[in-house]
Amino acid sequence: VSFPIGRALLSIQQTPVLLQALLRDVDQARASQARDGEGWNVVEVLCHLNDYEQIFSERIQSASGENPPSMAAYNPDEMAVEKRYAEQSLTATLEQLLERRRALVAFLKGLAPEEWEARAGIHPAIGKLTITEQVLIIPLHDVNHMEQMIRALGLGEKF
Ligand code: NI
Repeated sequence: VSFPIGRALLSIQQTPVLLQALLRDVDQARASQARDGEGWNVVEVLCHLNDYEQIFSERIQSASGENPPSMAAYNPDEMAVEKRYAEQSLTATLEQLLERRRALVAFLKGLAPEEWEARAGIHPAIGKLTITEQVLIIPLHDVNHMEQMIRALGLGEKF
């Protein structure tokens, strides 16, 4: 059984719509102060999504059928400190993230359907992941962090 490619592509194109709506009335000051408990503030969460957009895209583009490459492991909390997430611009980060998502969608649309199942990489914690599986992880990760932003902004309670 293989997951319908069209449905996976649709899902990763929905995040930009949701993110833009979520952040429409949020300025830098509010985003810097809004955090859920001890977690990241909204600027830091967005920087994390932006960096992982790059990581996910690189992993997908390097996926291979012959010899699936090992993916590098990352530490999100260390990245947040090293890359000074708290000092970044909310709007510039959002723009870059949306541009990266557009580029990823364009890359995926250029693949032959059989490549989605034939090409894979080796995730450090999960093991072998096809392109289909790597793409499906993205909206799960997006939703996780959008829910975190919603709680940080006081717009929703834990379900
Ligand atoms: Ni994450």
